[in-house]
Amino acid sequence: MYKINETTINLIKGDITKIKNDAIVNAANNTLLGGGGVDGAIHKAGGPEILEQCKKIGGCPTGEARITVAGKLPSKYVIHTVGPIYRGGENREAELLYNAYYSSLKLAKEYNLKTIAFPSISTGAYGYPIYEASDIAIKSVIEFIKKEGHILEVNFVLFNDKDYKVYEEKLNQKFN
Ligand code: AR6
Repeated sequence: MYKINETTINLIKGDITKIKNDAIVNAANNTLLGGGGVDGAIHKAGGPEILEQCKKIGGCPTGEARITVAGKLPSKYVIHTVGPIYRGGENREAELLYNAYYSSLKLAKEYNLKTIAFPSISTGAYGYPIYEASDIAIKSVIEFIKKEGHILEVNFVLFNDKDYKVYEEKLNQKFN
């Protein structure tokens, strides 16, 4: 557990669909119509209500975020964001990934949500190297907390040991 002012940042290993927070974040694509990875898992576990709302929203640009109900999931809302596809790092990937985290947190604040869980956006099918991506994720979250406050708990939910260890190392560097 890491603390900034009133906010705690936690690392959790496991499946984000099992988390009970005000919102969990989905690593979606521009259509918001579902896919594989964490997106597939969220729609599968949450049921059709999420997709119905996504269809009405009609898509989401990279780096932005949209909100829906969470259907059968234990959390209240799903915040769908779209990370960049990694194409070597010279195509604004870092900025877009930063924005994906930041805009998700902004939306959470708008809805007065206090607890939020993030998967590791863009580091699966979208190919963003975990070492670089975790730095950006942590930076974006810390800057949001310092500037905007409001959120009480940010949970990074990592699906595998390797990603968890990378996040742990980075957070320990920042906080110790
Ligand atoms: N809980 C937490 N993390 C998970 C889960 C889960 N249930 N399942 C997978 N992960 P990815 P992206 C991890 O590919 O790279 C989709 O098809 C996974 O191990 O889900 O942003 C979308 O529709 C990895 O570390 O998302 C898009 O088309 C991380 O989540 C595209 O993939 C992200 O991997 C988005 O690609």
